[in-house]
Amino acid sequence: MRKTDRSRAAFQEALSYLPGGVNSPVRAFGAVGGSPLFIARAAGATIEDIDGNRYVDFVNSWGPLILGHAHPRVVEALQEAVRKGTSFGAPTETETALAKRIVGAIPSIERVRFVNSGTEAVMTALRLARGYTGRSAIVKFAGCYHGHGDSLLVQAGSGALTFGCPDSPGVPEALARETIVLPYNDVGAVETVMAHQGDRIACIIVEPIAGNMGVVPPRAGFLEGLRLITERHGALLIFDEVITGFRVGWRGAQGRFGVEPDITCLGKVIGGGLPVGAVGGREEIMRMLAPEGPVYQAGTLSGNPLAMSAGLATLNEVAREGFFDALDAKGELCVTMIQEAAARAGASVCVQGVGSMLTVFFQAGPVENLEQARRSDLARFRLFHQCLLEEGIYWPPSQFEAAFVSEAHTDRDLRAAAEAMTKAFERAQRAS
Ligand code: KE4
Repeated sequence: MRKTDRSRAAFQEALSYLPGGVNSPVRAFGAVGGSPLFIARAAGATIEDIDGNRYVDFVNSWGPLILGHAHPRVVEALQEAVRKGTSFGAPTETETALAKRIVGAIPSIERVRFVNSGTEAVMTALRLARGYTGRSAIVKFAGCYHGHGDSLLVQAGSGALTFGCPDSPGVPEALARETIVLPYNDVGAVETVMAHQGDRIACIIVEPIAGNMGVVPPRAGFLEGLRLITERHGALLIFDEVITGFRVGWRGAQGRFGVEPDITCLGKVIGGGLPVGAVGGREEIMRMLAPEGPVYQAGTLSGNPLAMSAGLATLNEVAREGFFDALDAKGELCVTMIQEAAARAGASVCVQGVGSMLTVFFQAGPVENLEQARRSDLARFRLFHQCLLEEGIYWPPSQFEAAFVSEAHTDRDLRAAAEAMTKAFERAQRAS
């Protein structure tokens, strides 16, 4: 049993100052029990808690650290930038340099605006779509998470044609009613809603590969269907690529599946571990944004030199020839090793992955939407997670999240994870 006394004490102190002792709910380990680990440092694929325990990290700060922790080139870029000052509230050439990288990589993006989080990117994208179309209603999909903006904290209404209701106190009913929530991967449901309400819908927002109900790939034809339907009804298609952007390919999920949205939201990888988000699209849409156009958006630290420098250093590494072939191969090897470990333990799990993002669902699967994801055995997942921690593997503390393989993970790390998983699957089996 690993000693985690200092983390426990740190958590107790944090509870006196921070709601739930954390600054983002999933970190509190509510879904897996026990006290969250407080981290002292990390390098490459290894993370170390304040009790000195080391773990192979598959959370990777929920996606940004595609190169692994403290990559030398990212550290060098930050050190050079910070010596010149941290923020000026004035334009810098680094913002243009990162914007050029993104515009050069993703054909659907002709102009980009940097913000400080994925939530801000999505908020801005929705306001742009509403400002551009003059419409106010939006469509999202159950199980997709797009940050904590009010319009997105909405659950499905009583029927597919009815607008949503708040999924959190503090979200006004009137706003929630402007959001329709449909089942992921269900083009028919979208067709029905748009046939009845299409003239009111400003946009459809989707995670082109869902990562927030666990990893759920799009069914063949799903994204293509959304593209055709939005064009037919004059609504905009927004791809929330905060996770998948520069994660599943140089051109993100839109490049992987060959479907171009009108607006793209980015985050995570493009900041290299610093706070960042971005919203991009065609020039005729993006010029709606202040100060060029009437749709207001602003931010004190938007495009700040530190985040831009870390993001640029990261994308420069990710742009290397063969980077994604190697990373995808590592992700696919990880999926295979997990499936083999489950088979050895006689565990019934469904491992779903795209490239270097993956989820182990505790059910036979397949998982194509939230209703199916919710059939997973959360008690077995909890035991699985606890056992992995004891074995030195830091896995996302929720069944409904994506795990990430980084460039820094070695075959040795993956083998260690597979061996730990065999024990963790056996432990979870004994409980069932
Ligand atoms: P942030 O505001 O957390 O930077 O981004 C919101 C967001 C938007 N879109 C997608 C597809 C996202 O996955 C996210 C945030 N992801 C979660 C984990 N899946 C962040 C972790 C957390 O909330 O602590």
